[in-house]
Amino acid sequence: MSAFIPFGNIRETAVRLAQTTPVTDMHTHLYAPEFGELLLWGIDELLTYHYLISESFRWSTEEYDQFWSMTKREQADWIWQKLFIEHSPVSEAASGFITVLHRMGLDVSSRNLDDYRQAFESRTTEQQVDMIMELAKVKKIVMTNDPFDPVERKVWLEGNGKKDDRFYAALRVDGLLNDWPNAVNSLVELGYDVEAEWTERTKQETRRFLAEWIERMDALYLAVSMTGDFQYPAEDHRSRMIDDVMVPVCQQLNIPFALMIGVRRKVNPELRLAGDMSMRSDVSAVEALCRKYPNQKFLITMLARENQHELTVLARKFRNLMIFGCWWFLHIESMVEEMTRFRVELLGTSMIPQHSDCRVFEQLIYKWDHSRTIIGNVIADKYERLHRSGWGVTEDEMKRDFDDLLNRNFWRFLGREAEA
Ligand code: FIX
Ligand code: ZN
Repeated sequence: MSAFIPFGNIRETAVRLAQTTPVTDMHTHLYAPEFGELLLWGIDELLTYHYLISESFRWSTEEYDQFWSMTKREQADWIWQKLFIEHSPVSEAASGFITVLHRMGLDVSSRNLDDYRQAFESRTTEQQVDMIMELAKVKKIVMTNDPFDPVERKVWLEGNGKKDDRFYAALRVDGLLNDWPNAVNSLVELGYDVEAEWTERTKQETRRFLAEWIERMDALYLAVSMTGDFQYPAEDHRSRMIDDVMVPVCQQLNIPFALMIGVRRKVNPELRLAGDMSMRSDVSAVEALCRKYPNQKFLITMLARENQHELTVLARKFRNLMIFGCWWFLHIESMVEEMTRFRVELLGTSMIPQHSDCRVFEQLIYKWDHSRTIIGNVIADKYERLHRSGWGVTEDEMKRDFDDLLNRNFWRFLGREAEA
């Protein structure tokens, strides 16, 4: 057995390992380069991230439409002015932008946006993807994939979706669960014999659609974002779709079902994608699913801070429940600290503490940098406590723990540990 880490080196070693362990990022909105325009990267995309759009409007009295009528570059200039020049970028998303520039080696003190633009423009998409994954130490990225999107569908049908083995698919089923009338039209267009009414034929054909697309994409899991009013079981379309279609297909193909619960869409529609809010949800819906389907695995994250402790306790009761990430408005340092701490205290290392939810490639740097430091420090507190009780920890044990947290737990839950 290798030697125990001396007390005085525990924190430094834990934080270093947390910062350097290669990550599997199990939920993002990023794409492999083969997906062309769907893969967002660069300064203007970073600055027009929807988190920053809503923050900028706090400082503006202009009409929303005026902003939306600008070009992307003009929008980026406007946000830069509001959040970085007229005020200090201290919010998580704004300081994250600075972390990105700094870690890419740019002189952030110059505050010269055009210099930063030029630095990005000299690289190809492929070069940028390689460089950022190396800098962020992210080795595997799970995308969010929607066969109803014609741009994306084309890439899969041409066989180009699986070319880059660093990228994996997750099949998004929001339309089927949350917008059935439009989903019926899309399914019919794709050649499936479905109708709005919940007939045997419709169920069968919807299952066929899912199974075919899971196989085409080698999708790791099915995924959906649910509004906070999600109830299960209920006499509604969602429960029928879950019972008759989603769970049977997941079981047949042995993949988990991921539910991200607690969004309240478009509370301010003028902000478009930036106008969504969070809401408290009912954890008993997750409880009912886990109890009814003990052989079905569920990956669950919730958006309201108020739901986090209860959800974590529930994970103690159901081994088919894997909680993951600090989602969206919870992906801020104070919440990551709070959530990671009580998750570790209730579950040890048997959870997935973070996912990035990145929409723009370079965000991988800040979303992971900020969280890794917190995760490292929380675990260091626990190692120090163990050391004081006489339970030393070796560097190999620490490496195992951080690999579990940042990479392996996900693959193990999927039953694909060989890919960790
Ligand atoms: O539904 C989701 O996957 C959410 O993460 C997004 O829709 C959301 O807009 C987002 O970017 C959160 O980080
Ligand atoms: Zn997301």
